[in-house]
Amino acid sequence: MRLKSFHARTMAEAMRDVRAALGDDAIIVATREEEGGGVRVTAAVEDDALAAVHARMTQPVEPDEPEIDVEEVVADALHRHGVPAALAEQLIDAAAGLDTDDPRLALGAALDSVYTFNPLPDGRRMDRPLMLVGPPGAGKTLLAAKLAARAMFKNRSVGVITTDTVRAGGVAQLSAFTRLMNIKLVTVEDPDALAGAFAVNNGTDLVIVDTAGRNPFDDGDMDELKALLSAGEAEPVLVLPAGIDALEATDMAQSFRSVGVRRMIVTRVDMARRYGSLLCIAHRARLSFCDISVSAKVAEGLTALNPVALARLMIPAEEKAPRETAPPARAKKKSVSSPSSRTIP
Ligand SMILES: Nc1nc2c(ncn2[C@@H]2O[C@H](COP(=O)(O)OP(=O)(O)OP(=O)(O)O)[C@@H](O)[C@H]2O)c(=O)[nH]1
Ligand SMILES: [Mg+2]
Repeated sequence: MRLKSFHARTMAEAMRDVRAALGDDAIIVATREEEGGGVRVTAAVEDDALAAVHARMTQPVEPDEPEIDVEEVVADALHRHGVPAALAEQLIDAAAGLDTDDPRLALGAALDSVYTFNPLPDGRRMDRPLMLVGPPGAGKTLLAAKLAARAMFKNRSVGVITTDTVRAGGVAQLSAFTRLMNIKLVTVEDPDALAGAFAVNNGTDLVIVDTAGRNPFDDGDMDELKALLSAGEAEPVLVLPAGIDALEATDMAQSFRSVGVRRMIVTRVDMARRYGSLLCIAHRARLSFCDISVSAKVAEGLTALNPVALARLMIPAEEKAPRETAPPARAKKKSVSSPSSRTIP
């Protein structure tokens, strides 16, 4: 048993102090009016009860974890990146059905359910030559050099062919890179010569074909590209920069799809902050994501894209919580029990 005295201005205050220090089990043993004013209360408590009060008082305070509304963070990110509303809705549905409190994982899984990711074999032999096609200035020539450099670093044999003989400096730009890497650059002007170059490179681990920039809305340009593709087994891969208008880029991608493109490499990802156009292009033109380029340097910044990597680009680590400026997310759903099964039509 412990005894303790408390002095306070009023009886109510003294009783409050008693309870705070000794707990509800304290017994009031004596009360007395003090001469100088106020009251003195003497209270007693069993040792066990005191220990319990002490334990409660010294218990560390658990900080309240801020609750993350995954659906809201994903909706906010999609809005910021300018993803068209119907597509955003589809992705939010897919993200909302997942049992995770990490918005990037939720978005990654949603992207995985809607898109296909088909990266280039890094360091492995490719069955078909790779023909880099796209609008002018998309980054095809730099990409050809990057792919060659990456394969060289992995001790793979590389063949580089350019068909960009029309534009002044088209060949010179690529030969500046290939010379540094000690790779012979083959220049061809027509589909027959291209077929011959493929035959010469038969057995090479990676054969890359750089092409001139084509206007996807010009029939003549696209016919030339089709003719080049008739030369052999090359796979045309679309090269498009990030950060261009979603609808324009989608029209371009659809035009390139009509000549056989099925996947796209996105360049200049380091120079863009909004990736909604990429989601729009891949969805509407039914293209797989492939690799991305995040640097203007030849020897670095070419990397395979996967759903979580894309989600991380769209929701950087420091933005996992919804921001003050979040737009009104669409009406919140009461409960979602299963992931969306929708895929690209
Ligand atoms: N920062 C950055 N710059 C890039 C990237 N990819 C390409 N570039 C730059 O974009 C510009 C155009 O690149 P090119 O490789 O010449 O483009 P292209 O598609 O071959 O152009 P054309 O042959 O004229 O059709 C160059 O200044 C490149 O350095 C990238 O991933 N990041
Ligand atoms: Mg070029």
